[in-house]
This record gives sequence, C-alpha cells and structure tokens, in this order.
Amino acid sequence: MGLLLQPFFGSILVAIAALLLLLVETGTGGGWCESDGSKAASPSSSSRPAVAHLSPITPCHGVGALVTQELYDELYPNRNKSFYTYESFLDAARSFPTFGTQGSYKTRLREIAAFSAHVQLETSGLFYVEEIDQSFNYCDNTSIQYPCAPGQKYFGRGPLQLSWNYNYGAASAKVGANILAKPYLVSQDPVLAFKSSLWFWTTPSGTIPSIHEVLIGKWKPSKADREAGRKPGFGVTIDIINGGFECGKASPHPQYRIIYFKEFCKQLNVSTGPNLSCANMQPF
Ligand SMILES: *[C@@H]1O[C@H](CO)[C@@H](O)[C@H](O)[C@H]1NC(C)=O
Ligand SMILES: *[C@@H]1O[C@H](CO)[C@@H](O)[C@H](O)[C@H]1NC(C)=O
Ligand SMILES: *[C@@H]1O[C@H](CO)[C@@H](O)[C@H](O)[C@H]1NC(C)=O
Ligand SMILES: CC(=O)N[C@H]1CO[C@H](CO)[C@@H](O)[C@@H]1O
Repeated sequence: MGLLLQPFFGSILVAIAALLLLLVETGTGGGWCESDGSKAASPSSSSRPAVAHLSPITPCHGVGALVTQELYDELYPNRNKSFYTYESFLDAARSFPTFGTQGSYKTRLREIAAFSAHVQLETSGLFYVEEIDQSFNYCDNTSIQYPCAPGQKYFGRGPLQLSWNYNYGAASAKVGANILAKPYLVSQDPVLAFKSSLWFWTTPSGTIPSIHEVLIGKWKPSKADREAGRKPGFGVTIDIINGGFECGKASPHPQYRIIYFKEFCKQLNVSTGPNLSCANMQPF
C-alpha cells in the first residue's frame, strides 16, 4: 500500500462531526441491519464510551451490528466527512459480508481494531482519500494479466490506500468497476473506495492469506511460512499489507501500526493477541 505517515489531526472538525452525526443519525437507523438491537443495549454511564453501545448479542449479521454509526464516529473522528460516510462503509461491506462478522464477539472487535489501525496509518483515520505523493506510478509492468492503462497511476487510494496495477486489476471484477482502466474512480466514489479496501482485506492471493482469515484464526502457517518466521497475529497482517517495505527490517511504520492497534484494542476493550511485530518475519 502507498504509505502515509501523518500525525493524528486533532481538530475542531470533531465537534462539527458530532453535530452532523446527531442530525443524520435518526434517519439512518442501523443501515442494512434493520432489527439491530445493539443500540438499545446502551448503558448510560460508562468510563469507556466507545464500548458502551456495543452488545455481545448481534441479532443481525452485517458489520453494522458491531460498528454502529456512533462507534464509526468514535473510531474515525477526523475522517473526511464528505467522502467516507457511514452509509458508504455499510454499502461496501454488503459486498464483502465476512468482514467483521465471523468468529466470537471479541474476534470481530479485534478485526475492527486491526482494520482501524491500518486505516489510521494509511489515511490518518480516513482523512486522506489519495496518497499525498503521487509522483510514483506503482506500475509493475511484469504483470501480464493486469497491464497498466496508458497514462494511469496506481498510487494509494481509499481507506487502505490500494496500490499497484495488479491489485487494481484483481479487484476490478469484485468491486463492480474497471478500476484497472480507470483507477481514479476509486477516489471519486466512497463505496468503491471502501470496496477496494475490503476486497484487499478479505481476499487471499496465492499463498498469501487474507488479513481477515488471519484475524479470525483460520490461517495456519505453512512450512514455508514457519521458516519465514510468520506466525498468526497482527504482525502477519502488516506483512500482508506492506511486508516488502516494513517486515524483516528496521522500519518505523510497523511500530506505528502496532501502537495504533493497541490503542484501538483498548478503545474496544479487547486483547491484542500475540505476535504483534513482523520485525522477524520475511516479506511475503
Ligand atoms: C474530502 O472529500 C472531498 C469530497 O470528496 C474532496 O473534495 C476532498 O479533496 C477530500 N479531502 C481530502 C483531504 O482528501
Ligand atoms: C518496465 O519498466 C521498467 C522500469 O520502469 C522499464 O525499464 C522497462 O522498459 C518496462 N518494460 C516495458 C515492457 O514496458
Ligand atoms: C472489558 O472486558 C472485560 C473482560 O472481558 C470485562 O470484564 C469488562 O466488563 C469489559 N469492560 C467494558 C467497559 O466493556
Ligand atoms: C515470537 C512470538 O511471540 N511468538 C508467539 C506467537 O504466538 C504463539 C501463539 O500464542 C506463541 O506460542 C509464540 O510464542
């Protein structure tokens, strides 16, 4: 993924976001999660407001049962509110229904924490839509299956900053738009932006597992994985997302990803699990 390393944007926008949220919340309900009873479970006083409205009982199956609009705002207070809307998040998630919906309640929360951590590093918490430095074209011209379209650049776009022509190419059939031919569409449509990231999150590639299957405990390292030091845990999700630049070497980025992950786990009241670092893992 194209890298962005930006500090948190503490800002008065947060206050405005809260106001906007109040205005829209009544109309949106639980998105596609019509009979979501989790909001009703809100206790009124809690030292951890981020988890106060989460219920271990999820009467419907979408990720919206877990990530309510209220939690979405708490996880991404600095997001670009005219682009990364809650509705577009739910819309995109409908096409990738395993995201945040499999495993125990704690497992699902940990997946949201991991997603939020990577999103924090990649886009400063859904603030950026496109990579800041757009000078590099991320065109791997050895990809015969997904050749770069003339004049197009495949720098990071969307929540996880999808990069490289081969990713845009492989994602195209699954996100419902030819983003290999027109990568700029990803920055124009928030649903497409979320879809491109959720596609990456939930889709294995050859011997590389999906981040989703690592986090739900489905991935079992092969002999080659074990020899490469890859073990189940958050560390290997860094390897999947950007191992070539961040794993098996000294790099500041994975340390930030881990810091963010710990923060989000704390916010969601869930343990981080083992093997957080990829410093001793070879890149995929
Ligand atoms: C935020 O979204 C709006 C609307 O899509 C866009 O015009 C603006 O450039 C975005 N801001 C950033 C920092 O990407
Ligand atoms: C592929 O890219 C490399 C490096 O940018 C360049 O030297 C080479 O000529 C390109 N090959 C083709 C077939 O375009
Ligand atoms: C956090 O999790 C622990 C252990 O699962 C539980 O005992 C505690 O009540 C939770 N706290 C909140 C605020 O949800
Ligand atoms: C290096 C390291 O911390 N490895 C741990 C990864 O997680 C497994 C399962 O909990 C542990 O047994 C390893 O010690």
